[in-house]
Amino acid sequence: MKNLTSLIVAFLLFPLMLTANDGYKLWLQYYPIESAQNWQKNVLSKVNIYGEGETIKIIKNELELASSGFFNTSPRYTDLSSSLIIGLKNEIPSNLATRVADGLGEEGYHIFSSEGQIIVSANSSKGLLYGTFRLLQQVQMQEAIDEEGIVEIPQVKHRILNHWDNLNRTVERGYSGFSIWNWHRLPRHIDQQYIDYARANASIGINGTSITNVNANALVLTPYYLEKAAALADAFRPYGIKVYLTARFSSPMEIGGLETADPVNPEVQQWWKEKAEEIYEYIPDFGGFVVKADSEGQPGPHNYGRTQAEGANMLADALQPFGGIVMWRAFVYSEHTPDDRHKQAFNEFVPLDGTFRDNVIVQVKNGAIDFQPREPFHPLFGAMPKTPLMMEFQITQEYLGHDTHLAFLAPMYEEVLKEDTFVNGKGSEVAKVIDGSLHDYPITGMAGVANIGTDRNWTGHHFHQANWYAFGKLAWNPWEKSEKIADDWIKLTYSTDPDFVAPIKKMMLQSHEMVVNYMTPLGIHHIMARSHHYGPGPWVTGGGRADWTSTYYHNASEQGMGFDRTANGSNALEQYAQELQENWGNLETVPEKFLLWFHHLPWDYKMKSGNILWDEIAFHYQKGVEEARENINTWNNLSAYVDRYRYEHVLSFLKIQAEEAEWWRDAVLLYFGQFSNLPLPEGVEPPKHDLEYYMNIDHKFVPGI
Ligand code: GCV
Repeated sequence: MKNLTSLIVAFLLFPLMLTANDGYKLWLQYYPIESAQNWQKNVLSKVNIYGEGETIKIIKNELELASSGFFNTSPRYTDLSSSLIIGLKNEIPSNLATRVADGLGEEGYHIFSSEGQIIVSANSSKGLLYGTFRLLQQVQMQEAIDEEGIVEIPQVKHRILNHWDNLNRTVERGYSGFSIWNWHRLPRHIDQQYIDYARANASIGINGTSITNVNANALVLTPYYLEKAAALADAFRPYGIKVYLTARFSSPMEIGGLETADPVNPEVQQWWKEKAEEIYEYIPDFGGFVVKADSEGQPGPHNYGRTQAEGANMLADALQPFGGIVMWRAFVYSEHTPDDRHKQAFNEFVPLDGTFRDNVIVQVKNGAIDFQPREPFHPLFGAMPKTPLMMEFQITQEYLGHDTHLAFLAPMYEEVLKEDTFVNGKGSEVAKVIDGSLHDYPITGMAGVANIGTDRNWTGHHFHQANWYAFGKLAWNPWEKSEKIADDWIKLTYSTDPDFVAPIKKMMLQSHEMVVNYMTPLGIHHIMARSHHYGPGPWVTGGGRADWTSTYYHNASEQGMGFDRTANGSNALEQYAQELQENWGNLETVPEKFLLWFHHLPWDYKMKSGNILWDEIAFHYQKGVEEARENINTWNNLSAYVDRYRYEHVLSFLKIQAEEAEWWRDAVLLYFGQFSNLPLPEGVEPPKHDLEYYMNIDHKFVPGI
């Protein structure tokens, strides 16, 4: 009887199960290809793989998965008349090898077609893995490979996710559940999710992961945790992914029993050398350390009157014999300096240019404040020609509505990468600093603060998988276009149908600007609620330090608002090239998106549109709300293309976003309206509640802190 009931339940649920897609498979859906062309059907039918080893096994596994997903078949492995050849350049037949592009390096690949065969070749099995993923993406997207084919060589060497994951499994600024690292079960249990994580990263070219929070716990450097980290490193290795750890500067005292962590103290130096040696015994290909020092309460060289370079170089010396690197963060600002926070990292690091060891790379956030919805690029990118600098982007949405607000971040990343620093004259874009071409940096890198957690779909919002994907693509090639990234991601994750792709792409590409509109338009910044940063908080003031408040940044009064960073104010502008000082310092030429970032202006300041500043601000907030509502319609109209689970999930998040966009608009306009003393312009909806209501909203236990 019990069996019969289960059978009936299973029968009733079957149609639902068929349409269930929890998003776990990310952009590696390998969904069926209807009306496939001949080349697609053929390519996975007869495969010849040259080589063996763990990575080759992964390649085979990937081909099987894809083939079964696309066509419900399995590839046949044969060396006769194969349709697909995968092999190292020096192992495949010489007539094919001569066609393989030169200069692929350790990670590049070449995919081309020759007399009905497709060839994937590289100099290493890692290159072959990247090439295989790319080929399978081409098949899913229905984009054929021609004779010339695809040559891909990463433009950036270290492409790294930074997890701000704590050892207790909470994630700082994480909104998608808990940390996926189950330290308690490690090293004996290797969860399938670790493998799937590595696989997803490899499929977009990410080759490193820093698995612990930059607000570091020294315990991770003890044998108890090193053994666990080593188990993760073993799982990731065949996917070409190295493990990095965050090093707490005071570790020699906290876990080493020393009385100091002074970087010039020989005992301290020796302690780090021995620690490095020990780590490499556990993890022979350990990548190195990520370090947050002298920032937000983290210990660092300042505690001993030493410079950032002295701190970084000590760690670099310890790692150097083993080939490890130090990613030393430039997010250094003092709670004691009453200077514009925008200027502090520059003032600290520029005098040290050229004094760092060869295996140090300084990791710089995209902007000088802190991952705001929009920031001008960090002035350090135009000022350190003798020190390798790497980019740090935030993928997790600390200041962008957390997990429920759709914001496709590739356009934001692209905007920063395309900005001209003018450091070597016109054409000195940030991307050229990052890919090393501008200053001939010996090491290059890009880090992305991960948005991954234990949520079944990894990232909370299904569309935020696209931000992980976009980070990988831009780390591989900082010149990649957002539009292409969005286009590919949609096709790989949902459908290639143009009637679906076009509106979704439009929605994604506009989404970042939409969030800027309803949160911080026209250069307004840092007006989120205190500490957890969830929701509006333009009234945040007082407390321990001014530069953690909103009033410090918006300076609103009856006279107007904005942060004057010209020579009349903090003069942070001075840290940019002359061309930018002139452009951004001048009200005629400053892009309006940066207006209140650099200028303090009266409420009746005339904008290019002819509106006064107050009205223009209000229109931006209103526009953001309307765009958020419109996204619900767009999604509703496309329900036929999406499986039920993902459809409903996204829909409910879009509704939250539209509601919260209203919350933002109403709270912020009510607050600034007290100063402007002007009515809302026609077309802007009146707020639903009064200011007090919004100021009293107090969310408890917001995730991420
Ligand atoms: C990990 C901001 C965040 C902090 C974060 C810090 C950093 O201040 O709010 O949570 O700390 O940046 O990047 O170090």
